[in-house]
Amino acid sequence: MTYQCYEDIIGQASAWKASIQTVDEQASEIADFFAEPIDELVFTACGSPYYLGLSAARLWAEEVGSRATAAPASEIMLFPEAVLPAGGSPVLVGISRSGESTETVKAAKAFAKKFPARTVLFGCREDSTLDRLADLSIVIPEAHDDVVPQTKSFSSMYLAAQYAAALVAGDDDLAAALRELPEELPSLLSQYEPILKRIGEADWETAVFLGGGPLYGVAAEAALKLTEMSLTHAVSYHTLEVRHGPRSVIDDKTLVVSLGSRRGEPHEQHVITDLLEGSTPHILALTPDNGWKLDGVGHEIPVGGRLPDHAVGLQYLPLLQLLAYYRAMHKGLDPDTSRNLSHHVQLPGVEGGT
Ligand code: F1P
Repeated sequence: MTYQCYEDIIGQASAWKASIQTVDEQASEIADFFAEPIDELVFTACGSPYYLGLSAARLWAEEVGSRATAAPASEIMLFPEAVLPAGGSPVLVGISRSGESTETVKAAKAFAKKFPARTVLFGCREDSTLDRLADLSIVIPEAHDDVVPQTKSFSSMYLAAQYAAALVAGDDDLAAALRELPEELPSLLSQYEPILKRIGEADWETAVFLGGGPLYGVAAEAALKLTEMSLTHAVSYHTLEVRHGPRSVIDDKTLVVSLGSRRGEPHEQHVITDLLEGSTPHILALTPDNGWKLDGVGHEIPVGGRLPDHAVGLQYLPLLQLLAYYRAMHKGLDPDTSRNLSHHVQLPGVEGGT
């Protein structure tokens, strides 16, 4: 038996094509919206898409040159004065598969009251509350996944956010690299699926995901995906942070997954060799381009291509989703429904909730 989330993961290239097509179709609307002066971008969402916002904020700051931050929507909902800009010309970027999560709806309403006509949505459902609230909506219905864990929806919204940033910034190299990704994905998945299955079935109990810069948000999402799908305790850290405390609990029952970046390579490699010296047996090193040729690492997966660090995060994502899936299979769990979770959260009794 396979689960819906497996089909979503393996078949997500078609949703990626829809992402590229949706942004291309709205290119002039996007260009007009971002032609206005913007002094800060605030990304906001709940759970998985919040982590997407962490990565997307790094990209937009680099590409567009504006200050860019990410905050959980509940922080804006509960503490707007502490999170929202006091003034200026900010833009709020909401990210929501359903377009109905109460905290994100409330955050968008709080922002729009202060800064009208400056709200963007990346989503997967048309005519949702957030779709109606947003002044610029980039919605990819083909990317919507019906199960609890976000897989193709997450990666497709992330691809759309990256591609929109590349078009706004006129970064033709990044835009071209992103347009190639859907074609390249199926072979990447088929080449490395057996390794990810083997790692998912190995003798570890908890997991630590390490990523820097734009890859930290992807590392945080990978930890949450493993938790949601396989009920496994998993955490994420900025890669070099691991020496500043977390290393104390990494042992022979810990899977360490390093999301390597091109810019961080020498330092990130050193973290891995340090862990090896501390006899950490379960290490998966995801590496850009043709890899780092790491000796002694349990598994290294070079994703190939000469992509910018941001786009490398999209190459890593489906592999990390497969790892979570195979861990759930190994533990005999249903990854589609997880436990005590729902497709999205609507807070009872909260205006804009249920
Ligand atoms: C967000 C959410 C996530 C959770 C899971 C299901 O909903 O509830 O918080 O981690 O991925 O989706 P949405 O606002 O994206 O619809």
